[in-house]
Amino acid sequence: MDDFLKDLKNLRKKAEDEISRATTFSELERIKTAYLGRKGILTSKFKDLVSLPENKRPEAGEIANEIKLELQKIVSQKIEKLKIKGKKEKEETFDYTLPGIKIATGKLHPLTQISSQIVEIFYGMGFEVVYGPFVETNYYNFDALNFPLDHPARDMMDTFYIDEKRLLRTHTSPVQIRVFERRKPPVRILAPGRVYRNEAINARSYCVFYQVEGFYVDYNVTMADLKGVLLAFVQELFGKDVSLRFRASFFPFTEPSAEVDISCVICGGKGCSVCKHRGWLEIGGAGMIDPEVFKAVGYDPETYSGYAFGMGIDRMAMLKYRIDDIRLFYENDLRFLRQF
Ligand code: FA5
Repeated sequence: MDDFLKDLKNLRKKAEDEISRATTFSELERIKTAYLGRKGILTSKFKDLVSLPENKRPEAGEIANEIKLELQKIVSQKIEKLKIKGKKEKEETFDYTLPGIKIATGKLHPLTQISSQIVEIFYGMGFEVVYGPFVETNYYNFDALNFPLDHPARDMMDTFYIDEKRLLRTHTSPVQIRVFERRKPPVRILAPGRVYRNEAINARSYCVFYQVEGFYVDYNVTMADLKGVLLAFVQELFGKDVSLRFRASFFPFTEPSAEVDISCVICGGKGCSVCKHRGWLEIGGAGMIDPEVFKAVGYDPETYSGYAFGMGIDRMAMLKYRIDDIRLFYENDLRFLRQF
């Protein structure tokens, strides 16, 4: 019995010394396993209890257990000590002159950025923003906008049909009808969003693109109001030197109608490859809302007048950011997107 207890005490002393000398977690773990593990020295001492006389076993077992608990406590205390030491060392060795780690941040897509700018500008001029559905019906996309059935005007926009009635909207103009149906004048709305056309893809045209529709209906709204608002807009977006012109055109839902051109933002109107030496660039269509549209939605054309415009957001983004191929906006090449 005495030898057994002596052995235990020696073991405790030895383990304690080794633990106190340990300088790393792995060293400590090794010592812990060597003494307290399943095949450890202390664990094997418990097995030796059977060799003691039966009446001595409980006392010896109790002492062995106490030593085991004490060693476990010493190991836990050492773990805490090593943790504090590690933290201190880290702080002491940290080089504050090192350059910081660059945090990767997400960015808004260039088309989202320019859309927000456009919305912001028109918002400042009293326009309210409304969004329409991408899946439209023939009625909203064509009929109510005075596109006669079987009229070549419907071919102006190559359409993705879903079934006989439903289609992917080819322009943002159907939002006019949706708003007019629900509200009485005055209405001053901006409707940006995605549109779809089944047309040949090239550097300037894509099958999906963004338009921004604007319209204002009230008493005595004139073409001069339209031109004034658009001039203020383009000068805010592209700079004060930009001029605006209307070219006579045709849209079934406006009369008179115009193509909206701005002086070339690349060459300042002198002529370059972007404007094909014309000095002007087309950004959209516009006009005074046709009385037929007012009749379709129950507005009295004798009482009210209104203007509408629809501009290509991608084309404006190409000019603003000097992009020569519209497809870049849709390919999601990070090398391109990271530049914005
Ligand atoms: C329209 O879509 C009319 N809804 C605009 C309008 C609204 C006229 C209100 C009168 C009153 P248009 O098809 O011309 O018109 O398209 C308008 C603009 O969208 C174009 O000037 C161009 O900037 C842009 N656009 C047209 N097709 C594409 C395309 N495939 N890819 C990129 N942009 C396009």
